[in-house]
Amino acid sequence: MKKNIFALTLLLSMFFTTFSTTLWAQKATKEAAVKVEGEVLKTLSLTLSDLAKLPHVEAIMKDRDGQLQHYSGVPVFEILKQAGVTLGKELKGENLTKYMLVRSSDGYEVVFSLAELDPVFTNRVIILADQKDGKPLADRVGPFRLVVPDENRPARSVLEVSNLIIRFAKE
Ligand SMILES: Nc1nc2c(c(=O)[nH]1)N[C@H]1C(S)=C(S)[C@@H](COP(=O)(O)O)O[C@H]1N2
Ligand SMILES: [Mo]
Repeated sequence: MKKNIFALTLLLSMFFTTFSTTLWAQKATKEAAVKVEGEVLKTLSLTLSDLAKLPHVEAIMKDRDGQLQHYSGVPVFEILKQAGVTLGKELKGENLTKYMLVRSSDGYEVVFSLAELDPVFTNRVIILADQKDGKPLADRVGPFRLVVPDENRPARSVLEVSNLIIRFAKE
């Protein structure tokens, strides 16, 4: 009887070790991506290699210590265009009540109206950064960070971006 219990315990622990190692390996290999969703024609899931294929520009922001920081990334406008968001000629009437909710993997969230992202309305270019000084972003900053130039507080420059969600504010 004791032998049977021993064998059973051994078997169960072997099973759980294998099971949890498999889960861990799956988690480790799952590639980070930013999801673009909501009021879009096409939902996107962009990995670092997807972003690397898109045209990059530089954006400069002041960090919380007031130091200028240079990042490189893709204009959010270009990403939203790929997802079929109502921009350019379509950004009028009730579409002007749409906004982009930016969500981070730590739960932090901020919003931008679509007009803040569209070159028809503004010359300020907000980017989804994937590089700083030619290198991928550090842990707890990236792999994806929003960089919002010309703002006195860097509170909307979201770290560890996970989702760009387009919504209607109109009731
Ligand atoms: N995901 C996430 N992004 C965030 C925050 C946060 O708590 N979580 N804090 C914001 C605030 S309040 C500031 S001041 C800046 C700090 O950015 P910095 O470390 O580059 O100065 O990050 C912003 N982005
Ligand atoms: Mo802050």
